Amino acid sequence: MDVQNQLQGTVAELTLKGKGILAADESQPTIAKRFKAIGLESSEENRRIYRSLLLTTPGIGEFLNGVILFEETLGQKADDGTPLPVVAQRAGIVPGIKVDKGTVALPGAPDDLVTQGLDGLAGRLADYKKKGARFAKWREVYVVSDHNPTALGVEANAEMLARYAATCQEQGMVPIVEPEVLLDGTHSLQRCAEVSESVLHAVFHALHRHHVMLEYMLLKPSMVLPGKDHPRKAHPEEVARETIKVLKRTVPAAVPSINFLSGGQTSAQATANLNALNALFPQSPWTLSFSYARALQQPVLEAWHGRPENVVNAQKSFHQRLTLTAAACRGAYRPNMEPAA
Ligand code: 5MM
Repeated sequence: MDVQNQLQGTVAELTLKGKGILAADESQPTIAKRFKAIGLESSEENRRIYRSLLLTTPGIGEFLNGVILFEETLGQKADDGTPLPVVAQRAGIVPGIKVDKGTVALPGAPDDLVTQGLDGLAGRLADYKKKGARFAKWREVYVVSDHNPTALGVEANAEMLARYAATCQEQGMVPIVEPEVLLDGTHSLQRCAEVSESVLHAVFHALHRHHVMLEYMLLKPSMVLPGKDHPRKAHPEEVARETIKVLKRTVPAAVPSINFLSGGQTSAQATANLNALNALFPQSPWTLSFSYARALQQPVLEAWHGRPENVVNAQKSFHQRLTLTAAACRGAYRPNMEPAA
């Protein structure tokens, strides 16, 4: 199969309506932080057990088109010896892989960050593909302050995303392009909108410069939200309207799907905001879906606590969270569907 057909087939599977993508690609420091919160050591075996728990949850193919894995998980097996990417495939879920190598300070742009990992990327992609991955993900991170991101930061990060995406497409891997405007800070919703607009403008200019085929990529942005420490919280309808306004100004209709990250919102907030997006904008040019990590996994970790006797309940809680999040893809979620606290 030629590269274009591969990309086309994968995009078709990743964009089935009413479903989304699970991000289970936490790097070692991040998963260690998540496990520490439930008093669990981040050993290779505990990570294998946890990611097996997620992927072997009965019925999740009804809600998930894809799963983003961390490199280590590509080589791990479920208890019955089945490689975890195969477990995903058998459930009808396309396995993907996070390929960035994390952030460093960007020289010349105080307090801005830039993501590493382009060196040897084509070779790594070919290897990941042999192990079953059919799409990839790379995240750039934008700190918001009165001075950040700087113009240099916006340009440098866009360039990285575009080079990564072009390399993926050349290898027949669908790129998920993730520019994350961080929720941390006291900034207003309007400031987030302004930053998000300039970030997305730069990203799509760079994608165009690098000849990335927009039809064969997915965008994974943050929603437009006030900073976590801003005194005023935003209603889901306001979040949806501001988010769509920014996306309409910046994202070409050729992009098939926008799969939001949750970015530190609670599970209920991330679900209500996605629901408002779909309820208010059912005719949007893109599928509006999810690629959540924390908003899907937080209740699972709390139910599991690293104990074998809790696996069944943890899987039930994962299934329930996916049911609600997938309902939000159809605008059919209501807050009273949330389980009692
Ligand atoms: C922003 O992070 C991505 C989405 O997760 P949330 O829905 O929790 O915001 C996620 O895919 C992220 O890339 C992973 O959690 C890994 O992050 P690190 O920093 O470990 O690469």
